Amino acid sequence: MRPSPVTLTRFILEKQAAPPGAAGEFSALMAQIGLVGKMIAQVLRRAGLVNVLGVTGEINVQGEAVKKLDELANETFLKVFHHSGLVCALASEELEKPVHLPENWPHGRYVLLFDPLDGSSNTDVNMPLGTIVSVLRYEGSGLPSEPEMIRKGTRQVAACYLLYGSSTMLVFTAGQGVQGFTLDPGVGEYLLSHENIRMPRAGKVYSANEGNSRKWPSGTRQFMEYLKAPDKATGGTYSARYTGCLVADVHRILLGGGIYLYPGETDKPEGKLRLLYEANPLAMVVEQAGGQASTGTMRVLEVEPKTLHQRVPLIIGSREEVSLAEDFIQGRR
Ligand code: AFP
Repeated sequence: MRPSPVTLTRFILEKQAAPPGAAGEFSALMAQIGLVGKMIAQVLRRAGLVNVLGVTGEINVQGEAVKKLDELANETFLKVFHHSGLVCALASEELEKPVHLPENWPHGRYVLLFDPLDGSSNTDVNMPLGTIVSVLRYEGSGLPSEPEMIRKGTRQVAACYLLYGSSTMLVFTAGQGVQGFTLDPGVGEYLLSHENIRMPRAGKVYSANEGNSRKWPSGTRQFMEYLKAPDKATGGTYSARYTGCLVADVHRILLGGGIYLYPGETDKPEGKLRLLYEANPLAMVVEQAGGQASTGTMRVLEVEPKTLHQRVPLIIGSREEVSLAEDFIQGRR
């Protein structure tokens, strides 16, 4: 008889795939993140039919036009977690300030920092989208202040992303490896599909917006040219893959190896991606799978953050390619 399918909750409980010291609330937290993913996926599946495409007319804290789906995804997070009793504070790419729960509301020890819908340029053209979540645990009394939510990536107790692609996947780590689950829409459960994901040491894919290459520092440009030069030994070169959705591009590299870059630019050395709720959670996942995540000059997870929406250059993927990129960027090649 075929083994019974392993659901997300069953996996966490059976494998104790939770942060040290977590009681049952971590599996409940992941189940709620999964619920957010199901609710967002359900809308995305029919987005072209239910008037959720296009922009709201608002500009977010990033100075970007807010898409209707950005707002909907953000509201879904708040609705699901406000009364969950699992979190004490929430911070979103879409909100300038964190959301603190009222003192008299039920709350837990977890702090979530998230990009509710990653890849907004894809919303109206049916291309991949994602959700990225960083999980901290607040050990203080009462509710955390904003500075207490702005922590180095090494302080994360878990990280996860949802990928809304040809199927909806939830990939997470709690510090004991990386697990991938695929949503079975028929039963409404995330079922284990990629156990203990390991990233290849090297790959044959690079992912970057080369439309920006004229703005890259010379070391970055030289690295990209090196990747494209025919390999003397095998004659092979890398293939370019870039979807405009960080989650989709990193997921491809997590499974098949290679490198994603959103590097610093000469007039924007901090790059575009946000440290706390994009780079840090993906860096934790990738490192747990045996990969590497760098700013070009240091480990992403060691960056000491100063502000909630701080940006950081991100070079993430297989160890061989990321180390090579660091050599070029730091002038060792
Ligand atoms: P949004 O979530 O604001 O659309 O940004 C998407 C993103 O942060 C990341 O998902 C993409 O890899 C990157 O930006 C795309 O940026 P460019 O459009 O500048 O290439």
